[in-house]
Amino acid sequence: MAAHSDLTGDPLLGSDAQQRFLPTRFNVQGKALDIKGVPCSKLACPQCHLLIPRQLLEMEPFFISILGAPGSGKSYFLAAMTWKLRSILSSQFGLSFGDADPEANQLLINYEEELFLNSDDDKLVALRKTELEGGELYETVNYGSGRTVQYPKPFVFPIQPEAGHQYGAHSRRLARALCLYDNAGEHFLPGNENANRPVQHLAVSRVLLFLFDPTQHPKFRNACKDQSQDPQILKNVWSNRQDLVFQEAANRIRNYKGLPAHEKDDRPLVVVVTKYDAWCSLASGKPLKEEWVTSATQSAYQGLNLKQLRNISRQVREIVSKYAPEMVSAVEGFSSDVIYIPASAQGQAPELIEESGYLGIRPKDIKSMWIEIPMLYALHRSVPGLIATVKNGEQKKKVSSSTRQKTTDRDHSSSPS
Ligand SMILES: Nc1nc2c(ncn2[C@@H]2O[C@H](COP(=O)(O)OP(=O)(O)OP(=O)(O)O)[C@@H](O)[C@H]2O)c(=O)[nH]1
Ligand SMILES: [Mg+2]
Repeated sequence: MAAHSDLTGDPLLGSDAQQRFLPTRFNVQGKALDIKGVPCSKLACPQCHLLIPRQLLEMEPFFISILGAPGSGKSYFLAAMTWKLRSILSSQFGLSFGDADPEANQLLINYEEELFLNSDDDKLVALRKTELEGGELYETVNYGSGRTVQYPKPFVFPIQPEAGHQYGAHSRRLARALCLYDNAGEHFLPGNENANRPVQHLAVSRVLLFLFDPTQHPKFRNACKDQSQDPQILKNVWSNRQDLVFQEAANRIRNYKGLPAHEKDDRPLVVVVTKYDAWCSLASGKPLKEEWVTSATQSAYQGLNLKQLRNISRQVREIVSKYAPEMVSAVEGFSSDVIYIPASAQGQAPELIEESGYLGIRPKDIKSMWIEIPMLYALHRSVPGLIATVKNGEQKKKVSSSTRQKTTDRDHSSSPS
């Protein structure tokens, strides 16, 4: 992409965009020179002309799709998760984690700052509902003849083992550019598929995260209403048939991948059962503790205890299948590799903001629970060796009173292939 400020105008991106060009001249550092002779550092795709963070060429991209109905908590989940990963991936797992391009990740950075670095931390704040279109989350490309496509913008985070990591010597091979998207839930509503607004990351993503929100389910709400003050439990704030939302996403994945109806998808599917604070009375009622599923390894870092995680998954599956059996059959009908992980971005109920009518939370009250666990599991499953695992020894923890259920999750080795 041209660097000189006079070089604007692109046939696909419009008159304000910097010019795109096929470089033919380079300086001694190997940087392309634009026609005004200015060295350029930004790269663009030759087909759609959109910017590509350099790390995507240097590291293998690793797409993760985050799906869920409108209001299921995707934006809070993303913000709380990236905030947590920034503080623990290096110190507890020996992995470097940062923004490929802070400008491109700005929206997510703003969410994080609003929730976790707010100087007025006693004032109710609310993240905006994710837009269905617009410049912050989508890039518009005009291919001519009336064909305009809106591509969702990824948030890109390079992840790689640091020197002290057990596979620090394999750092380049294990490095990944993690690409995450914040799609509006409406994109996944039945009947809302649009060829001009593709969500093709669904097909290429290595792991699917489906956010199931029990507060949108009448039977969950009914079961929790005496134990919770959450307006989402006491009133019908959000109400979507989440099994149908999932089915819609599953059908699109089948279409994109050409997967026949009788075959199951074999990628890991993580059902993140969100807003744990609101439905924890159906489990043990206790806050989720990281040490239930992570513990020290022989190295300086932590590892993931898969046995414990699966044990908790079985218990959560049992709760979901008691109140929303249609959800369990939708996800297990599609995927042969499902795990259920409870999480809470806020750790407590939001309150009504009188002026705006939104539900908000005071930053000082946020106590996220297990918000990083789905991603640690996703990383472990897709890039063996990146996240260490621990065998056991830890005492079994219970999130619910009963644990009978077969699991659909399997054992996986954790050495780099
Ligand atoms: N109790 C509770 N409420 C939560 C939690 N996380 C999010 N919420 C509430 O859920 C509502 C929706 O959250 P969002 O993150 O905006 O949902 P979304 O899935 O991004 O919604 P769309 O952008 O419309 O698709 C907000 O009112 C939040 O206050 C949580 O951990 N606990
Ligand atoms: Mg959102």
